[in-house]
Amino acid sequence: MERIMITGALGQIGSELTEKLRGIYGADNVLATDIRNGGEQSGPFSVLDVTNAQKMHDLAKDFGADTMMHMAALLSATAEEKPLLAWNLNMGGLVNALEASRELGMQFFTPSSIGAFGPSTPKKNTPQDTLQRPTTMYGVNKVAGELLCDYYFQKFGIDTRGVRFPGLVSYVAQPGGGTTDYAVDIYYKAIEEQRYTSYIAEGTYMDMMYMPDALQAIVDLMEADPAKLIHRNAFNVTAMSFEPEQIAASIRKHIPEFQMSYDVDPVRQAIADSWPDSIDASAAKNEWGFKTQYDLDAMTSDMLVKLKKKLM
Ligand code: AKB
Repeated sequence: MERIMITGALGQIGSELTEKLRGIYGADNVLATDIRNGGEQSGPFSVLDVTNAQKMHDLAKDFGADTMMHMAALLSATAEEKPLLAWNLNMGGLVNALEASRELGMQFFTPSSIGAFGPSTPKKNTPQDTLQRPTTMYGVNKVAGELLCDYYFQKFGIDTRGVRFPGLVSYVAQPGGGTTDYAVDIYYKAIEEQRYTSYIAEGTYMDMMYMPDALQAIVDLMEADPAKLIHRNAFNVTAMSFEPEQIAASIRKHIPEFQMSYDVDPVRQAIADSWPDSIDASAAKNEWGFKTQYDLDAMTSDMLVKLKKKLM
């Protein structure tokens, strides 16, 4: 990785990934792109709608990119509201990014998700290789995307790599339209109002990871020795699995008066119910040394400190 182009660079992952990569590889060597205008940026930025294949190709070529990080996508809840848009954007953007990578010989990263699993997938300690029959448009996109990335590796020799991210928690950019977003919202409300109404029901377990661990995982996977990679495109990665009461209890260690109530959103609850309770990340650990630093309490401490500063 020497010249990196990122799509969806103003999104939840993209905004922090851009800064991390600029810190490692040099600000001028990371081209951030997004469908929105970036405002003030720490390095090169271009507006890009990922469904515009020609512009994507031209930007990558003009920049001399050797790596494509394709982050632009609609998340699970929005994709359920707008399934056709999700198909066009998530699949159209992905195939354009893969094509640009094939034409220009770029290394390639895109995230899959725990959304690639479905109700018939084993729910606990979900294996790396298992049944994947998701019942959401987002899940259909993610499974198709995993297969498409494998296809580009097998058929064209493109160095495609990827992980199945769980819910990602961060204090920088807020996610939008995801099912796991409650685990971010709760920290904002804990600081602002000392109470939170969860749209996810008590007892619903989902995997999560703190953003610094997620970003490090991307760098580690992209820098990993290709000879050691058996799975390449859809490594299960996770740092923790919790249900809403557990994150509330973790927050109460810092804000004892914090109160939790529930007003369950049937759409997002149905999505969460179709996903695993916890996934097994041993393939990622064995093949490229995946590791995390933050468990729930460490994440809560850091989130509360950083968010308080941000909201002041
Ligand atoms: C979502 O909730 O849609 C995402 C994901 C787990 O892929 N955060």
